[in-house]
Parts: sequence; structure tokens; C-alpha cells
Amino acid sequence: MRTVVFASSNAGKLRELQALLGEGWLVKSAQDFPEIPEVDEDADTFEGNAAKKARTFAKATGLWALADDSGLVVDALGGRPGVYSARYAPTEPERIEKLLAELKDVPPAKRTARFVCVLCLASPSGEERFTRGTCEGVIGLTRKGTHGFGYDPVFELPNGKTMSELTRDEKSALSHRGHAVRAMLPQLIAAGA
Ligand code: ITT
Repeated sequence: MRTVVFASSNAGKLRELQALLGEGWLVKSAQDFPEIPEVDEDADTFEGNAAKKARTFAKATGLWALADDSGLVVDALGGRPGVYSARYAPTEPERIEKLLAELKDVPPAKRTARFVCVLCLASPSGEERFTRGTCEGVIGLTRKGTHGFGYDPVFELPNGKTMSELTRDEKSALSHRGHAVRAMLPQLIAAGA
């Protein structure tokens, strides 16, 4: 069994990473390291925040650590909420509410958006590796589906389904996180995780 330290307290990301890596991997997350203080995500890029989280966990545990910084980039909002996706409004339902309200006068053809996921794998001695995955879609007019997390219920794929209408495996096959994790896999293995 391989073990990877995942510098995240987001249960949705954790479930997806565990499913993407498969049964041969034990993923330890922020919950397993309650002594590590929460990281202040004050960088203005996904790379900057992912590196901050991964570095903090690598230093504190003495092990290679993986971090995921991700978000929703909406063209009609000039790229917002972007790196601020988790802090766009206090709760998940409120974030979707606010997004739909901001886009209420934007016609379907102009509601293009993408999910971005940047992974950083950091070693205790300061080595860092990055991968980035994206997934293109549009912001729907209403919520649809029950799976996934975050903005998934309003993120529509080219086939007309939202991310929330996909099974976890279907989402993993085409998602920003799926692409970024598959690109990082050889480096995770090489790091001896
Ligand atoms: P950690 O920093 O502890 O990993 P977080 O939720 O604070 O958890 P981020 O700062 O990376 O993570 O914020 C990412 C936000 O972007 C997340 O809270 C969701 O609202 C959104 N998001 C990211 N990936 C998503 C996905 O696959 N589906 C839906 N929303 C997603």
C-alpha cells in the first residue's frame, strides 16, 4: 500500500483523489494531522496557493505532500471567482446562488467557464512539482444533479449534463482534477509516496 499526504480539508476533493488513485493508495488528509494549522491561502494564483499548502504539510510531516488548489473561472465575470472560488460566499448553496444572480442577464452562449485544478507535490527539502488540469463548460440557468460538490450542479458539459449528473468515475474521466492527478501520478510514484 502506498501512502500520500494530501494537504486538504475538502471532503469532495479527498473522495475524488482516493477514487482516482485506487485501492492501492492510502490518502491521509488534513483531518489526520489536526496539529497542522490552517494555511492562509493569500496567493493570487492557483500555483501559489497549491505550493503554500503542499510546502506547509511537507515541512510539518517530513513527507512528500500533495496539495490541490482549484476553482471556477467564468469568462463573463472576467475570470472570477477563480482562486477565490471557496471564499466567493460563505456556504456552497450561497456561492451557487450568487453565481446565478451575477449571471442572470448573461445569455447561454456567453456563459462559458472552466474548472481549473493545480496540483503541487512538495518535498520536505523544498523540491516542487506542478500539474494543471482544466475542464471546459458553461454555467447553466438552474441546478441539476445530486453528485459531486461545490459548483458541480451548475457546471454544464458539452453533452448538456452537469458535473453533478455524472457518477464519480464519469467525472474523474473528464474533470480538471482527473487530468491533473493522472499527469502527477508518475511523479507521485517517483517520489516514493
Ligand atoms: P483545501 O484548500 O483544504 O483543499 P478548499 O475548498 O478551500 O479546500 P480551494 O481553496 O482550492 O479548496 O477552493 C476550491 C473551490 O473551488 C472549492 O471550494 C469549490 O467551491 C470549487 N471547486 C473546486 N473543484 C471543484 C469541483 O471539482 N467541483 C465543483 N467545485 C469545485
